Amino acid sequence: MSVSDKQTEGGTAGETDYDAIIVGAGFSGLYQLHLLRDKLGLSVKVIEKADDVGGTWYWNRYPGARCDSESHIYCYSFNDEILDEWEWSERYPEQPEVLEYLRFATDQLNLRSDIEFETEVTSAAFDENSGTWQISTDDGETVTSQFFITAVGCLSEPYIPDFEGIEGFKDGSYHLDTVFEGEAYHTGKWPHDPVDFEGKDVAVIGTGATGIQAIPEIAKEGARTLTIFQRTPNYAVPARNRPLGDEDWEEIQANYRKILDSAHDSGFGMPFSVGRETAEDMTQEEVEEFLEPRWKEGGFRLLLSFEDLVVNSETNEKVSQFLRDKIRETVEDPELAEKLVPTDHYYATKRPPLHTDYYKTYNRDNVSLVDVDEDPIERITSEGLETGETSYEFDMIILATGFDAMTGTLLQMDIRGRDGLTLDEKWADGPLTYLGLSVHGFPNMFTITGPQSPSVLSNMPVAIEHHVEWVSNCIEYLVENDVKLLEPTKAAEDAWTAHNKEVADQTLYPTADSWYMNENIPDKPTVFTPYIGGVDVYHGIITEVAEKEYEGFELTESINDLGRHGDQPRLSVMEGD
Ligand code: NA7
Repeated sequence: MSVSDKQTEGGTAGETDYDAIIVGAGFSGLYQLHLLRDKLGLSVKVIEKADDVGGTWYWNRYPGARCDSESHIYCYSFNDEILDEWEWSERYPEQPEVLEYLRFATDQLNLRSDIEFETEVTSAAFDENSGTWQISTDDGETVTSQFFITAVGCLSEPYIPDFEGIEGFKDGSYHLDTVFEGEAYHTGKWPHDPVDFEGKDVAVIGTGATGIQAIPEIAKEGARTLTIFQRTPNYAVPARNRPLGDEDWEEIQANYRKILDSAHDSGFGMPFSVGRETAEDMTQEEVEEFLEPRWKEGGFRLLLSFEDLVVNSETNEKVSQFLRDKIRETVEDPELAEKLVPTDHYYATKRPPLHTDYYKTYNRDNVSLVDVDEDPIERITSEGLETGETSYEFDMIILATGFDAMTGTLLQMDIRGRDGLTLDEKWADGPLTYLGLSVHGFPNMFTITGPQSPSVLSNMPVAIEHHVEWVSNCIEYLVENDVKLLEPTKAAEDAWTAHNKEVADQTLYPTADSWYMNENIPDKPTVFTPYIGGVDVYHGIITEVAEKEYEGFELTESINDLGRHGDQPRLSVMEGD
């Protein structure tokens, strides 16, 4: 079976193979397929690189991989049966459970037959004559489609630093292609077979959210020694994970709709109230007293302690100080503790990780830390790795070095709009979008959780549902009104990009070298990439745009406007919807 074998019954794509092509079968691609196929009756195909659904939860299988959003809100809210039938087993779901959940939702909605697995999009080009997209895949096929929807996630292109002796991944393998004679992996593309740490000398490079989850597990799983290479320390807050029992579920189920509604109507997609406006008027002792219960409760509640946490350096410094002291209290060796205390950035201006026993892990005899800030890693060798000053020998090297975030996967796909302009060229100085959903010069293309939308600054399923529903409603409108093409104006795009910058500049985020700022990838333009105005505010904006009949977009209705002849492919919305 290949992507050009049309499987969907229904839909009315005339001259195109499909009404819509969606790239990616994670949370967003699955829901988008469901809405376009089952609500609108369109002919839709999802193209997915992996051999199963799951997106980020398919690839990130490293030890300790767990969602940092609480499980009962890390879910679809649109389907009562899925909500009623699924019970999460822990406060934060582990990777296998999220993957199982997405498989369950896929089967409930009968989505599998319209997903083309093990197929990668190699290019997507807009053809101006026909006003359609031509999408090519690595099996040599090209299909045409009216709409092109990217649902590729924000953190899906693993980042491999430019060390000598490493060439990326071995073809078709989970192993890194290196001169190293031991095993070498990246957490973002972890092997499906169990990795055995028993008795081995293991190196982990990177102490972001991923490293912080993986390190305690690897130390416990029998590694003889575990050496952590840290460039910048992070502020990690205890997750305080625990099993969820019947009582928890009864309570959740009794209020589920209300909880989810409030998540959807909040700044970060989480139903927790903000503790206090500011810490400006409090002494450090008062701040500590105020934060202690939130610390004990664990998770992102600490992030929501003060309304002005990410805009007011005085508030933030007090919270940061509280967190630094917690690290010093936990790590027994004071010199080591100081290496783990962040002083280069404000709390939450880099993605704030949650942890389980991360700092305690440094009290184990088999664990050591190498600070590579002053003496960077230069190369991978046959026996291990080398910094400028020292050589190390290992049996296994693990890169927890993150992702080419937000735009990496989109730019890999060779997307071309009008006049053959590539997205890469268009975004040479940073992303330019209208609403983080669409791009001038790329008609009928939608980017689910794209750059300049809240995405990674929210509980992802909430941001995803807002986008997917917006796109579905938009396409329904286009179909009903016989609109051929939708494209944001240059003016709308410029205004949205300027608004993004203006809002980000009011915060402390631009002061940190984070992947939010593209700073983790050399040569990427420094620009704050997600939208920080808040999920609720953002949702209000995109809803209003739709209510104003897609204000800021140019709608092309006539075939003559396209300069093409012949019959138009015409979509029709399912009767009764
Ligand atoms: P992150 O947060 O980008 O963390 C990557 C880590 O790797 C971070 O500690 C980096 O140090 C480190 N790094 C990157 N390059 C190097 C080199 N050359 N030498 C040493 N250390 C390096 O990625 P994660 O996978 O942890 O998390 C990504 C998101 O996935 C997470 O936020 C969740 O949303 C899910 P740095 O801090 O840049 O100095």
